[in-house]
Amino acid sequence: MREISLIEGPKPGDVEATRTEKPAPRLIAHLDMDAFFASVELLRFPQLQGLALVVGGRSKTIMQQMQQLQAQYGALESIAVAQMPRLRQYQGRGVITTASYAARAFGIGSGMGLMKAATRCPDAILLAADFERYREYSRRFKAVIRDQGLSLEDRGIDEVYIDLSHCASLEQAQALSRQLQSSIFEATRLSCSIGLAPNKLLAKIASDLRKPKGLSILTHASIEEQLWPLPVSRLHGVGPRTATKLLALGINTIAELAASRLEDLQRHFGSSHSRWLIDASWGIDERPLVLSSEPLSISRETTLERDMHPKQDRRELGGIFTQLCHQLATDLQHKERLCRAISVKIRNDQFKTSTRDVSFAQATNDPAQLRYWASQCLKRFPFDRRIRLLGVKAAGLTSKQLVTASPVGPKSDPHCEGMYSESLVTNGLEQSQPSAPVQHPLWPELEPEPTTPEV
Ligand code: DCP
Ligand code: MG
Repeated sequence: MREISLIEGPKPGDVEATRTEKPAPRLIAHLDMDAFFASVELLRFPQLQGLALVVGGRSKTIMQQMQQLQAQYGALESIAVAQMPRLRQYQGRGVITTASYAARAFGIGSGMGLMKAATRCPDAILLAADFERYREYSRRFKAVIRDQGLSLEDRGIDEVYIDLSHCASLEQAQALSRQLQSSIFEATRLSCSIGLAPNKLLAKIASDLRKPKGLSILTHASIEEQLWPLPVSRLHGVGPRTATKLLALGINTIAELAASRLEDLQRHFGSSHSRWLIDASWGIDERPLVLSSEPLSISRETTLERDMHPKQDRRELGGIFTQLCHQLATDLQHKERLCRAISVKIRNDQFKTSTRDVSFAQATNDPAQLRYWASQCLKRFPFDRRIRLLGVKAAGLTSKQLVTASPVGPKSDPHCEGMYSESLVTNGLEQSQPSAPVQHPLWPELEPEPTTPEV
C-alpha cells in the first residue's frame, strides 16, 4: 500500500516565499457526471445511444413535435429515430446546454449557438432541455454520496468535491471512488468521472482527464507530465479574457505560465491575480471545501450476487437483510446518530426499484429495532419478481443522546406506531405513489420479529 503523500513535489522558487506554513495533507475528489443532461435523456430515449445528440433550446416547435411523436408511438423509447427532431430544423437563438460525446466529435459543445452547431452536425438529434428532470437526477446522485456518510461541497447540478482525506492510502481512495461510481450507476444508471488530488484545483482538472467513467489521479509529482502540457484555459478560474491576454503574452500552456515571472505578470494582471496564476500553474491551491450540512440519511445496500427469488431464496435473503440492518446500526453508532425513519429499497430483475418507508417517534440506532422497522416495510412489498438489489436507509437523523428505551416495544406503544409511505422508482427516478400497504406471506417469515425489541 502506498501512503498518501500528495503535498510533496516541485515548487517554484518565487512562489515558495508566498507560502507561510505547510498545510496538513488532504485528499480531495472532484466528481463530475458524464455528459449529464444528454445522459439523462438517453435513459428515456435509449434508441439514441451512441448517436449525435444535442440538448438545448426551448423551441416550441421542437417540443410540440416530440409531444406529437409521443402520442403517435405511445412510449418515448418506441419513437423511431428517423422521426425525431434534428439540429438542422432549428431556427432561433438558443444555445447547446450539452452534447453527447458522439456529437462533440463534430466540434460542437456546451454554450455554442444551436444554429452554428447545425452547420457542423446538421443531423444531430435535438432535444429540449428538461431542467426539472436533471435536477431530480442531480439530487439522486448527490444523495448516494451523502448516504455513504461522505462530506461534500456541492458545486452545481452535476459536480461535487468530496473530502477523502480520511482514507489511509491513495489506493483506498481509489477503491472508494470506484465504489462510488458503481453505487451512483446502480442508483441512477448514469456514469461519472472522478479526479483525485491534494486540492480542489487539481481534482477538478483530474476529473476531466479521462471521461467518461474515468478515475484519474493528479499529484504534485505528476504536474510536469499531466498539468503543464494543458492549455491555461484548463485552470478553473482562467476565463476566456485572461486566456486571451496570456496568449498575447506568448503564454499558451500551463508550463509556460509556470515558467513566467511574477513581476512580468503583475504588469498585466495585478498583484493577487498574478500570484494566483503562478500558484495555480504549480498546482497550489489551499481553498478549503465548503461542506454541505449534515448527512440527511445513511444507507446500506447490496447488489446480490445473483437475482434471488423472494420465496425460494427466503432464508439467504433474510440473512442478507439482517446483515444490512446491523451494518446500518453500526454506521449510525459510529457517527453517533439516531434515526426516526427507515426505508427499504428493492430493485427487481427488471431494474424497477420500489421503496417502502416507515417513520417512528422513538429515535434509535439499535440493530434489533432497525431490523424490526425494516421488516415492517418489507411486509408491504408485492414481491412479484426476483430481486436484484436490497437496501436499507436510516433517515430523520438526530445526534441527540439515545433516549432511554421504552419498556414496551414499537408494536404495543401507540407513540411508536409507524407512519408508512412508499414509492416506485422507474429507471432510477423516484415518484411518490400513495397506496395501501400490501401484506405478503413470504418475507415476514424471514426472521422472528421482536415484539419488544432489545435495547
Ligand atoms: N450546462 C449548461 N450550459 C453550459 C454548460 C453546461 O447548461 N454552458 C449544463 C449541461 C451539462 C451540465 O451543465 O450537462 C454539466 O456541465 P459539464 O460541463 O459537466 O458538461 P457535461 O456533464 O455535459 O459533460 P462532461 O462529460 O464533459 O462533464
Ligand atoms: Mg459533467
